[in-house]
Amino acid sequence: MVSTNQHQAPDYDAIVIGAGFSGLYMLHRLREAGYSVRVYEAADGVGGVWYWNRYPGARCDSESIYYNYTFSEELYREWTWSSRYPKQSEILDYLNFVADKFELRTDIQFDTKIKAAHYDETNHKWNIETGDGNNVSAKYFITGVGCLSAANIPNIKGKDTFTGESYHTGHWPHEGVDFKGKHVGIIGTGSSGIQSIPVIAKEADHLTVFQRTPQYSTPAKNHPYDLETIEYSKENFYQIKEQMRNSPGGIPAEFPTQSALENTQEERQEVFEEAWEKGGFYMQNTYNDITINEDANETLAEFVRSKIRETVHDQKIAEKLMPSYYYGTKRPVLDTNYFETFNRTNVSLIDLKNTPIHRITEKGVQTTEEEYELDTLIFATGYDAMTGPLLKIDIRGREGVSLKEKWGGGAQTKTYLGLTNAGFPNMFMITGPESPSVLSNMPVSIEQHVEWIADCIDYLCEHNIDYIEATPEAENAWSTHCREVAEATLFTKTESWYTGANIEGKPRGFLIYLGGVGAYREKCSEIANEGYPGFTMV
Ligand code: N01
Repeated sequence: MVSTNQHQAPDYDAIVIGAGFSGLYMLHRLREAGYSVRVYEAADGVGGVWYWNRYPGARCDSESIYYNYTFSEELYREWTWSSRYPKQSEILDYLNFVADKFELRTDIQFDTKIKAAHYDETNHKWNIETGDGNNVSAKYFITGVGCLSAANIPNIKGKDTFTGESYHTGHWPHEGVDFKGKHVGIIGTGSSGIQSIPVIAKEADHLTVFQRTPQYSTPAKNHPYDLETIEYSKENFYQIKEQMRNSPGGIPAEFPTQSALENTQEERQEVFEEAWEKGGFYMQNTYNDITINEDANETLAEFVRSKIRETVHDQKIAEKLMPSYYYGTKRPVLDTNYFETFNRTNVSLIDLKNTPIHRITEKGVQTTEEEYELDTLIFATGYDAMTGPLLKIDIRGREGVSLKEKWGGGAQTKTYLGLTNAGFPNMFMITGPESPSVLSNMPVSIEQHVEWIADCIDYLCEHNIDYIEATPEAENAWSTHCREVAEATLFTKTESWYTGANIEGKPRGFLIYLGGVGAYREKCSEIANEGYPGFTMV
């Protein structure tokens, strides 16, 4: 139990967990408004996921000029990205630059995990226990823990018996890993696996890829930025900012208006080829029914399969790399030379659908067919997404009820707007479950949440309100709406980390709001402008 001191004012107005994109801006925004804020960060530096994800080839797949803060034009003008997709070290440099520019470090306590956060109903404050056993309190408790920060190493028999080196992509050693002369194995072909496989293959003696589900990966077509693009983005800062904020995905792209089925096969081929050449996420933006109509989806799925057949020389290997789920219903992956890598003689592909992993042994990985001896084993096996990072902390609201109890036990995770929870007064989640979060350009969604939370806190202070809390009715209505929007698409028809299917025993649901960034922003603003309907305020 976190110790309480009922007679003292809270130590801080707000406590924020995490010093990634979310926590840094939350700190800046609240501090500028005059609140006392303390940020706790488990790492010894800022960056969040970009601090931890240092695996070979790690890059963001949102375009650089859109993957940054837009709250300050000065900041936007001062920073210049080097290429279309920013690599991990460049994003980390950017976030360090932001922390320096706004002198944020003085209010961040590094190397400190938050163990527990308990709400004290008697005096409306949150009591927080840090991993090193200290207790602090605050009126507002804000989580900026990220959606993909709780690494998942699947419970494969014998996983602790391997005597070689092993790593999870999300906890990569800062000093790097030397693959020269090594036999390396990698389990997982999501974004992390697909980015790292071509890079590791160039260095390792041999790379064995253990693939359970093949992917519709498409070329990123990364390239250095030319001066013109950089100048254009800086000159058009306000226009780009408005476009991002009001778009479906948080990037300034036109939403297609035509169905794939209205075009002939030849016309579609032309449209898909053009998008393929542009690279990035243009593929999924070709027609308006790719994620809602099975037949439309199949036209794009088959186009990508044809590209895999063309790229991979050995057609038996190409067949194993052929995905069959609905395109886009697992997180689309962008790559640089992924399928080409399977033409190398030092790379082998193990199809786990045919020969599943039986166990991990002292020497490597044993499938139902063969034992593969390895020096190094990499888990590119993803994350307990959305709820995982929050549930690692013992968060308790009214009457000591924990978030784990509220969301766990087979129950559907429910939130109001992905920002708040009934039963957890004065607690706010930045990019929480049931907000657009991972299906949007994250910095845009993060800024919207931070600004909404800061405005809400201003409102509470101006109106002398002790606490704000979502009503169960508003929460139920929002959750139902989220589910209904998702069920009108193909997303819920595929097992993925979006639905919680990648984690054993995790309750299934669809924890992302698919209504789009612009529509979501409007809804949140409307609620704030109308005096916060759906909340109890006392
Ligand atoms: O994780 P994933 P990730 N046995 O969950 C496999 C973001 N991100 O780290 O599909 C065998 O996508 C699993 O197989 P299956 C982005 O949002 C962004 O790659 O479940 N295999 C899958 O192949 C992304 O989507 C960027 O059948 C097992 C893989 O492991 C998200 O993070 C870069 C297994 C996990 O893929 C997560 O990506 C990196 C088992 N027991 C990440 N368990 C960029 O911006 C799991 N797998 C570019």
